[in-house]
This record gives sequence, structure tokens and C-alpha cells, in this order.
Amino acid sequence: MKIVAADVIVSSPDRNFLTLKITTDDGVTGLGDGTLNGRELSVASYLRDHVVPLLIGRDPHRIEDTWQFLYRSAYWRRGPVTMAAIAAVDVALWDIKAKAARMPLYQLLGGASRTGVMAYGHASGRDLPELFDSIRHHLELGFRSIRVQTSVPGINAVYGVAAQHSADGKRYDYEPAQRTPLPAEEDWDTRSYMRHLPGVFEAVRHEFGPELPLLHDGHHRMTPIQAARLGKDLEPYDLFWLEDCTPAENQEALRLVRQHTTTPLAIGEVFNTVWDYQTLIREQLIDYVRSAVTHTGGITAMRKLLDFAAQYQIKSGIHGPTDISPVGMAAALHLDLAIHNFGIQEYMRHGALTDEVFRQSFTFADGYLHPGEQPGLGVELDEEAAARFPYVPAYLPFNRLQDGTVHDW
Ligand code: EZ4
Ligand code: CO
Repeated sequence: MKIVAADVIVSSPDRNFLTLKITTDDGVTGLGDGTLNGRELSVASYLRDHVVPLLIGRDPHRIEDTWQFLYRSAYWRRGPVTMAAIAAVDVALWDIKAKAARMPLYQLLGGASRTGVMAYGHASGRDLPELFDSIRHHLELGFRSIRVQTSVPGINAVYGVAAQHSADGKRYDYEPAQRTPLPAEEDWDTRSYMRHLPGVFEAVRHEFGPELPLLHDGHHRMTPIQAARLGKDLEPYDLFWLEDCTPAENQEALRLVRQHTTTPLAIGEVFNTVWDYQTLIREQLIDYVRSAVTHTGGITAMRKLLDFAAQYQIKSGIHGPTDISPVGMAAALHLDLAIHNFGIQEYMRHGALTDEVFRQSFTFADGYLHPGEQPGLGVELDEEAAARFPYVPAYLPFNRLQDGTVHDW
């Protein structure tokens, strides 16, 4: 078998996605996701200009060799653009291998270790009544684990709160990237946030009881000592995890947080290799690995990362926002089903237009996702539909403090 074509397809049904389609000489095709939110075209260029020419003529079955070749022959290693590009190739090759074997991908990864993949949904609200409504709505949709994000008094726009951007007041799922020519400016005050949040979790526990697994995303905004304090303050509300409590690139910060709180910690959605986790895993400073298959070099690299984590009883919490395409989501689900140290899977439903472009076979019922039994990943790209939705420039927002200082978003 030989690779005869590799097409880079950037489409924007509800938002931008970068898809790589690899075609072999016997007509088998594979899909990979390389979507890097707000920087999609850099990955498209990396692939088109520098990787596609290297793929033509290669044996698609040599996945490990192709991964090592792309990683090491570039000389310039790691980084989100490089690793998203390698991920797109890697996942497309796994799709091809599994289709050629006439098996769903999870079978090639060792077979199912569980009957379904527990997912958490995103509830949010500007105040408690709106938040409670959103939690109830997610429970009705079938979610059995819920991430809770709320507005903070005195702050106009806060990460993770759906309704705040909606002009007509209609509820919609949270989508941080905005189709604006410049990044939207949001405001932030860590002390107000830390004063407000424990009361929100107290109210949610009071309303929904002690059983429901609750999660929260701090989105890189606290200093180590602030994060330590928030973790302690949230202990009575028994969080499933506190995510990205400090800026993720400072691994040592987690030592201080860990010494002060038993609230479980999740980190790493902005990471792209196992090296970003070296201290975190070896010193058991975290409980969940948040990497996305799409941003961490694909199935090949994620498998190694999660096997490393497993030796320290650290579990998976694979990143699954809307900016991971259905292709990247399917890849995550096959991995989730197969690995032993599965923790939880983030799941934000895509919009209707995205479902037109990507025909999916994964299912969601009673709180559990399943990748389905189609050979390969189980996702087909409708290229005609994709062509109807060309790329639209979009940016993630950024934060300024009250005095105008730029802050982590
Ligand atoms: O802000 O994927 O846990 N989920 C998140 C996401 C990220 C976006 C950035 O592209 O933090 O909402
Ligand atoms: Co996050």
C-alpha cells in the first residue's frame, strides 16, 4: 500500500476545522484532525508546504516510523503547530489501518476495556437561576457529570459562560472563538472570582445533592498560592476536578497547590508532548491528563503519554471542546474505550452544520459516549458540504485586568 494523495481541507461550518484526508493507491482514505483554534491556517501551511510532499509514496501502515520521521526530521521539535500537524497525519493513518483491517479503531488499540465512555457536559449561567436551568438541561440531555462555570459580580465577560455573548438572550452552547477581525477583550479580577465561586458550588450542591460529579475550569488565571486557596475552599463540595488552576507551562507551581489541597487537579489542554508532563506525572502532582489527541501528536503519542500516566494512577480527561472536530473527537473515543486508565471525556456537542460536513457514527446515551462499530474512526467527510463553508477568520478572546494589564485568558 502507498499514499497517493494528502489533501488539507479547511472548512467553517459552525466554526473552523482543519481536516487532513490521506488517500492510498488501493482507494482507502483516512481522516485526521489538526484544528488549532484561532491559528488554523498555520497548521494548514505546515502540512501543505512541508509534510504532504513527504507523505506521497510512503507505506501508510508504517505509523510509528512516519511519526518518528515527521517529529525528528523536522529538527525543530514540539510546539502546537508541529504537533497538531503530526496528529492529523497520525490519526489519518490509524483510520486507514483500521479500515484496511475492517475493524473499528478501538479493536486495534487492544479492544474495549469498558462498555461506554463517561462524558461531562458544560453548564453555565450568569446567575444561580440561569446556572440551575443549564444544569437541569444537561441532566435532561443525559449528562451524568457536569462542568460548572458562572459569571462573577463586577466582571462583564467570563470564560465559559454561554449566555453572556448572546445579543438576543437565546441560550447557546459556549463557543469561545469569535468570528471577529480582532480578538475580543474580556475583563478579569481573580480576587472577585475566588470570593464568588465557593458560594456557587455550595448552592449547586444544595440544589442537586452530593452525588452528581461536578467539575470546574480555572482556565490558567490563578497564581500558585491563589490556586492552593481555591482548592481548599472547594474541598467541601467534592469536585471531580479543578482544571488548569494555574498557567500550565509552570509545572513546579503544581507542587505548591498539591501540598495544600486534596481537590483533584486536571491540567494540560494546551500541552503538546509527554515532556510537558514530565514533572507533573513523575511527582504525581495531577490526577487527570487534559491533552487532546488533536494537539498532542495523535493516537501514537497519546497512548504513550497515558501509559506513562497510568504507572502513577493518573487518568485520562481528554480535551473535547467544539474546537476539536468530530474526527478528533472520534479518535479520542476509540482511545478512551481501549485504555485502562480512562477517567472522563469532555463532550460539547457540535452544531447542526458541523454534523452535515462530518458524518459521524459515535453515539451519546445516558451519559456515555461510544465510538460505534464502523471500520476505522467511523467519521466520513462530505467534501461538497465542506466546500460550502469556507474559512472565516476567528480569534479566541483575551483578558485585561481593571488597570489594563493583559492577563492569562
Ligand atoms: O478554552 O478549547 O476545557 N475546555 C476549555 C476550552 C478551551 C478552548 C480553547 O480553544 O478550556 O473551552
Ligand atoms: Co479547559
